[in-house]
Amino acid sequence: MSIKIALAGNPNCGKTTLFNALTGSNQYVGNWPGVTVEKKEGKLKKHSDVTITDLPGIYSLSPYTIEEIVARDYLINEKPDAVLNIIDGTNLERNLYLTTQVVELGIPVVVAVNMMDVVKKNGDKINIQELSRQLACPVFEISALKGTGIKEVANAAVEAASREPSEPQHKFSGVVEHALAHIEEATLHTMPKNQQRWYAIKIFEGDDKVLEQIKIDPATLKHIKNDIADAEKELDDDAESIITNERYIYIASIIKSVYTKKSKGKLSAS
Ligand code: BGO
Repeated sequence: MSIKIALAGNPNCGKTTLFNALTGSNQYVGNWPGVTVEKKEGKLKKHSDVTITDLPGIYSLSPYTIEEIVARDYLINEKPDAVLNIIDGTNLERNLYLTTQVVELGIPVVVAVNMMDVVKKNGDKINIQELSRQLACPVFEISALKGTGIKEVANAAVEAASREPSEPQHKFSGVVEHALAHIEEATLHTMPKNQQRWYAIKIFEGDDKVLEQIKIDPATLKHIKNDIADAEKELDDDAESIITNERYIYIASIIKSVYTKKSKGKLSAS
């Protein structure tokens, strides 16, 4: 049986370093179909049945850059068996923005918190167990540069590939959830249940590419647009900004409970 694992993360989070550590010299380079973005794949060391696909470095799964489109088309259409999401532990807030979207795809996710050598050197702390609980997926601390935690996170990704994805934990505000439920019921019910949420959020955001793909009949679209307009009116913002803002509020609450910055100005005991 062959297993497909996608490696996803922000630019500069250490993704290439991790990809090289996972695959060694066992890599092949090509291009993503139709674009000049480099596509790297490789076999996981000691697992000739496991292919790791290195997705372009991205901050979000929106449709605004070639890299985002390539990455999300792969995740949605090729449906890898698991996503290994590498995040920079020294920049949790920005990196978790992608994570909150990846866990909505209906694919099992394992998170690797990278740069832990720097986090520790700085005297900061990340509560990995609590982060795992809040995201409802396995989380590992690693240093791709130093090679620590790599084997463990790779094994976890291989194991995750044979499991069901967990339910996304984040709930948007009531009026948004109401619209999302309506969208799922009216247009997405023939799709596997665990993929519906990602599509519903994209339709709520007015994502052109998803709207083109789903082709909603005009009467249903009118109802959906009314729901979205209700949410925009109640929250006094446009649909896309509502989703972005609520993600950042959610991320702030996660960081508050998992991240401890070394307190400045404290005299050491020595
Ligand atoms: C340079 N710890 C530390 N300390 N650094 C790491 C780790 C880690 O766990 N993982 C990666 N890095 P990429 P993307 C560099 O290249 O893998 C470093 O974009 C430098 N280069 O070594 O390329 C890694 O694929 C000169 O750093 O990331 C690299 O995601 C001075 O993070 C950078 C300092 O890693 C990005 C660093 C000429």
